[in-house]
Amino acid sequence: MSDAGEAARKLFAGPCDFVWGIQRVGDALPPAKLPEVAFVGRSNVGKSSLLNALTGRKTLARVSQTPGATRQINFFDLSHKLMLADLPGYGFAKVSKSEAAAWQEMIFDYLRGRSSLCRALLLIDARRGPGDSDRQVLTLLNQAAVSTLVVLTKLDEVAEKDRAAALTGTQDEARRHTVALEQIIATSAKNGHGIATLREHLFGLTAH
Ligand SMILES: Nc1nc2c(ncn2[C@@H]2O[C@H](COP(=O)(O)OP(=O)(O)OP(=O)(O)O)[C@@H](O)[C@H]2O)c(=O)[nH]1
Ligand SMILES: [Mg+2]
Repeated sequence: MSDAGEAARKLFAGPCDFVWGIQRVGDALPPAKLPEVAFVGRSNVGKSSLLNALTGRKTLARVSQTPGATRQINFFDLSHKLMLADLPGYGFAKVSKSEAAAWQEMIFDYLRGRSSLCRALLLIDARRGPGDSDRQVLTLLNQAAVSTLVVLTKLDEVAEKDRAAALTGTQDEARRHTVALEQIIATSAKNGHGIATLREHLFGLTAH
């Protein structure tokens, strides 16, 4: 493993503590003292699972088979080097319209206004590819100038022969948005694919 790879592994093996969560616009955010990374994506895409896989902890962030598991923005302090923000998902049909609107307002307000936010990870299910709601969020991230890394999730669910197509399809969409980085990382929280690569990417955002 490269030096950076080893340092990244160590960072994510270190302490990671839940700071607090916010439920609505206006709730106090943790101090904006650390570089911050937001996990953004449709409900059930695997945001909380990815956070757990990165930190090698099974139950740090709550995972559920039912969409809507994460109902607040939860902040995790990774060894005072990086703040990880696990967002509630969008596109979840089973909540009331007013509740969905309130969540969206909170997410958008956060993405637009958070000064320490240095990277959004936009998670896309490798089986589905980007949808309308993802395009909407990419447009918002573009407006807010939040540098965005597109991350494919659940790669283990895609047959080997279909993986290249899943990657290029998503890459084509990402290229339409200035804020999206050229690189895309395909991951599986289940078998660990791409996790070390993503750790190294995130390590690159910390002051070291
Ligand atoms: N096969 C497979 N399943 C996964 C993977 N990542 C997550 N899942 C499953 O997908 C479901 C949703 O995972 P979560 O991590 O709760 O998704 P989320 O994006 O945080 O969902 P919300 O909090 O509702 O927005 C769970 O049943 C997970 O076990 C993966 O890499 N592979
Ligand atoms: Mg979640």
